[in-house]
Amino acid sequence: MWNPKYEGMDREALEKLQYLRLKQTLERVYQLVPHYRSSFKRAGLEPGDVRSLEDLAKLPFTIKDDLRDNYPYGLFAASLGEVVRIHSSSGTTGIPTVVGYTRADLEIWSELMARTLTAGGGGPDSVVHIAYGYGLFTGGLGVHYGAEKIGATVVPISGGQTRRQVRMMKDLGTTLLACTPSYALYIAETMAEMGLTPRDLQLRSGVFGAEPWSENMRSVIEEKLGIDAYDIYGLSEIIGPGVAYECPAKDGLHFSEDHFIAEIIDPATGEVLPEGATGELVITTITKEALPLVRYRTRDITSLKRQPCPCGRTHTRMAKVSGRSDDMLIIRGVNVFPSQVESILLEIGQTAPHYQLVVDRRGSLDTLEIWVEVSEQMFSDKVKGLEHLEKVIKTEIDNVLGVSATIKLVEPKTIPRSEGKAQRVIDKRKM
Ligand code: DLL
Repeated sequence: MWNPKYEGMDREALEKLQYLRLKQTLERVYQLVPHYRSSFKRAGLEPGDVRSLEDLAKLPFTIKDDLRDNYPYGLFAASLGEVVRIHSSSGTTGIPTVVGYTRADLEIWSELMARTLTAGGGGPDSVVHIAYGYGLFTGGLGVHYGAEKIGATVVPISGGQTRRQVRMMKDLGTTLLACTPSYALYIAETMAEMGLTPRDLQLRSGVFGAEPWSENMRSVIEEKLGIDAYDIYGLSEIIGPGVAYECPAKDGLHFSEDHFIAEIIDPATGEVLPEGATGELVITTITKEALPLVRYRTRDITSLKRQPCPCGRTHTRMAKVSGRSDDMLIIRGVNVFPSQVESILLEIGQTAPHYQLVVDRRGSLDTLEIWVEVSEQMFSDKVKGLEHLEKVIKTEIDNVLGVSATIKLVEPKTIPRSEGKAQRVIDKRKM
């Protein structure tokens, strides 16, 4: 552990700390952020009305639109004189959202990333290759400061020029890779093309996140790169990566509870769900200075469990995020997450881990096409083999997801590779 005092804190003490920090945060936003003062007033509440952690549930949610409506600095609780860094989420639709950090916020972020990297096999002797994008995206710089904090040797390569990435990893003896899981696969593929096997490199582990990826994808990445692959989670609005991270038990992501409070709600009703239930993750920051957020609706679907972990960390574990409530496809009334399709494809095997879902509407009927690559050899084999595989996949999708799909097996390298977050869905209904 990087920080046993906090990562292994006794739960009672941890909850006391959370409550104290929550109170301070509520006072801070009530005093300094007009949006919160009025939203609390509308709910008939003052910070003093929160007398326990459970009372948090009385407070109104914050949503992405609140950030957009207050663009760029309206929700900041610190002056620009105190703010030392800005990041921004890409925002494919509408206005991007801007997030800010004071010096103390950056300290905490680095601390959380030091914990994340330590849990993911990093240490002072590691050579950490950071292929998350640098810039306004929080991935590159977030991992960067954490890696420096643990005293690792940092290679800030950012995304792109994949062959050069592989060469550098080989030459510099990289031990830990940080990038999106889809880019890790692309790197693995490029490595193979260059005639290299994991034995030619020193890689031992990787910290992958910023997009959903299945357990089956983990196995593929671990095998192709010869590493331990850890899931790391975060979002720019809250801080960036460092919100939750896997330990060697790989059984849920420890949620950084001394800095954030997690709740799971029913996305339809907003009601708080009991431990273990699957729903939308809602996060309250309790130490952030520049951009504290109260009950922020992440749209990410997951569940929480408090049971002790064999690793000794006491922080609540969050299940792998299966998708976003707004990425969930509704196809003829059936809810489908791309990660479920990924899981099925990889379970069946015989296809490459590169796929895309194309959703369209014919008349009033939704259609789902699943494009998936097969190996060169499979493609040049008999048509019968391909037809059989298509049938197997179709049947399995039908059985498991309850939705019928057209399967298109395509040649290797047909589906665009990503250096950041992969585009898994093309929804033509929205175009
Ligand atoms: O993706 C921060 C990050 C960078 C996390 C590097 C991990 C590693 P945003 O661009 O604001 O921030 O996107 C946040 O990405 O709400 C989730 O929907 C998704 N996401 C992030 N990590 C995971 C993960 C960064 N491990 C949004 N599994 C979040 C599934 C993830 N989804």
